This record gives sequence, structure tokens and C-alpha cells, in this order.
Amino acid sequence: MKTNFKLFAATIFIVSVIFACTEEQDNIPDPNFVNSTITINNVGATAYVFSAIQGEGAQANLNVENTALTLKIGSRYKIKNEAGRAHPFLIMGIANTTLLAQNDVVGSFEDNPSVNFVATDSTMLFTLTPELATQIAPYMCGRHAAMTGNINAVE
Ligand SMILES: [Cu+2]
Repeated sequence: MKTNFKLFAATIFIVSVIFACTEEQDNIPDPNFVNSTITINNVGATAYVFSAIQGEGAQANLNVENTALTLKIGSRYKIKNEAGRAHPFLIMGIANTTLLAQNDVVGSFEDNPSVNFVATDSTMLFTLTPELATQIAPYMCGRHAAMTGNINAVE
């Protein structure tokens, strides 16, 4: 009888732990949700262009070489990189640091849970948190330094 009670208590405990973990997971933001999708392409090895912007929060002049990208703080963005693996998209920080990188370089904000960075060969997702915004500087290609332009973070 005693063993049965212990087993019962242990079962209740395990069920509670599983339930608590499930609850906690519900609080993690969906990494696939985005406010805005920004499609980029390359002009040879000399420039990026923004070819399309969907959703809210991002602004740029389309198809202008190395033009500035304006991003609203607090929004989540998807960079759809149609320039491909030859032109990995990097978000640089002040003092030439790397904050987020689509290639093997590990940016200093890539493991920040609030930024919730996800990168594939063709996409890059991140949330522009206020903390990231204080550090943000130009975007740049990981292989061609000429492919670069300003990022303006705005309220
Ligand atoms: Cu490039």
C-alpha cells in the first residue's frame, strides 16, 4: 500500500513538472512570427538592393544600391536573402563588431533570447530589441565590404 502511495505521489509530481514545462513553453514567442519581411538582392559584388518590403515597421527605397534601411524598434523582421549564400547578410554594431550574421560568424546578439535570432541559407529572423537598437550600425555582406548601407533604428 505504501509503495502504491509513493508511486501515486511520484506520478502526480511528474505530471505537474510536465504541465509546468508546457506552460513555460507557451510563453516563448513564436520564432516564425514577423512584422515585416524584407527581400534583398545583390548587384554583383558592389551593392545590396531591397527589392520588396512587406508588412509594417521596415522602410527603404526599393532597388537603390546600398540604401539606408529604417527599422522600428520592437518589431520582428525577416530578411529574405535572394542574393544567396555568396552574399551572407550581416548586421554590424558600433566599433565594427558583428551583432547578427547569416554566415558562420557568431554575432554578439545571436544567443539573446529576446532577439530570438534564427538564420538559414536564405533567411534571417530577428527582433529589434531596444538593447540591440543601441548597438546597431550598418548592414554588410560577409564577403564583400562594398555591399553596405546604414540601418536607422527608430521608435
Ligand atoms: Cu557580397
